[in-house]
Amino acid sequence: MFAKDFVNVLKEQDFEAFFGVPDSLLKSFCNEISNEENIIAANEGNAVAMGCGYHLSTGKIPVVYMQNSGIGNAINPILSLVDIYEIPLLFIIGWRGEPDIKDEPQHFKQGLLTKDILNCIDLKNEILSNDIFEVKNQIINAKEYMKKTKKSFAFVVRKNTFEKEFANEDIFQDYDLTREIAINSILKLAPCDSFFVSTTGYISRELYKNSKDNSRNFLTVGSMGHMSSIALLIALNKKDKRIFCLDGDGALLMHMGSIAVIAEKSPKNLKHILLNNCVHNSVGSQPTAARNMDFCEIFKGAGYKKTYSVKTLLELERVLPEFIDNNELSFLEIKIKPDSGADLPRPKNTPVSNKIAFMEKLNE
Ligand SMILES: Cc1ncc(C[n+]2csc(CCOP(=O)(O)OP(=O)(O)O)c2C)c(N)n1
Repeated sequence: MFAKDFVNVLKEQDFEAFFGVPDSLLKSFCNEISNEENIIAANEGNAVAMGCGYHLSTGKIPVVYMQNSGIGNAINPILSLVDIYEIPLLFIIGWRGEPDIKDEPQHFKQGLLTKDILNCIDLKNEILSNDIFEVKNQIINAKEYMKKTKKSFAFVVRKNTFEKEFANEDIFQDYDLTREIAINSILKLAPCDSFFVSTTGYISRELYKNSKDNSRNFLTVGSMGHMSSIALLIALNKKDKRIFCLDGDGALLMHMGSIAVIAEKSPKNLKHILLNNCVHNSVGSQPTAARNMDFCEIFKGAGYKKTYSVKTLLELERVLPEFIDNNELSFLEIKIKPDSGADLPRPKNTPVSNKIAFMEKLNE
């Protein structure tokens, strides 16, 4: 089915506002709603809450979309807000890790349990058909159910439900630096006994591709937004090692409270790097809310001792030696452009073998 037809059917049935976190399986859908009333949330709970605010102020039912990885972030406001105030939301949930469909390890368990989790929280759900005529009936029935019961309803979206269409390549950040150049510059200058913790998506895959020794890297393939908290404890417990953490703007925004905790502990050996492309590059380059943010001011305000921001290779090469060598909790924003990620390999080793190799190296 074409995402355009799906969105048209939604609009015909008065579903006109969209709140969510983008997903690769929903790429065509996300692209289609980019010209509608659509707010891309910092995290999935944030999307649920905005949907509730929309309902309170308009009386209409919003659409809340997400990858199934984000169900956990959404559960708290679903159970303690949506359900208790009887606010109906229409969920669209991308089903990564569907059993028997090839996918990455971080999606296995979430994929296996997706329907069970929804059933367990009493969120009525069904798989979205890929036939637009059937879909129309599904939406009409879901709407009737929601109106009658004041409960929410979820459509679970299988891989390839939507025809692949070209996404709006977002050119907001038209910088020279690419993720690969930035990561390679850091790898070149970081002392060879450094360790890296990297965030979900292309950033970890780029680090994996370009590193000579992947046992020094902890690739946080899931748990988007939590990477810097992992790095914090490694830095606190291994004070003699330099720990670089590679963040994305989408991931940083998702759980940004963590920077206050990091700053409070202020490990001198932690180097927090933000590869800022102002988009969720890994799932289709949908914009994040980062484009008007001054991250240096934010990190400084949180209590990071040194902050830097660069947008050219020249600036990066000038700043890196001081950033690496100073003995203070430091933040470096590197403004980069989005990149297709087409040639990025996925880790060949399992997450468990990555963990074992990393721990062994860290404890040598
Ligand atoms: C909780 C959660 N929500 C959504 C996703 C899907 N997802 C994976 S990577 C990604 C985008 C990450 O964006 P950013 O951190 O800016 O890095 P970039 O892709 O731009 O390198 C998203 C939304 C996820 N893995 N987990």
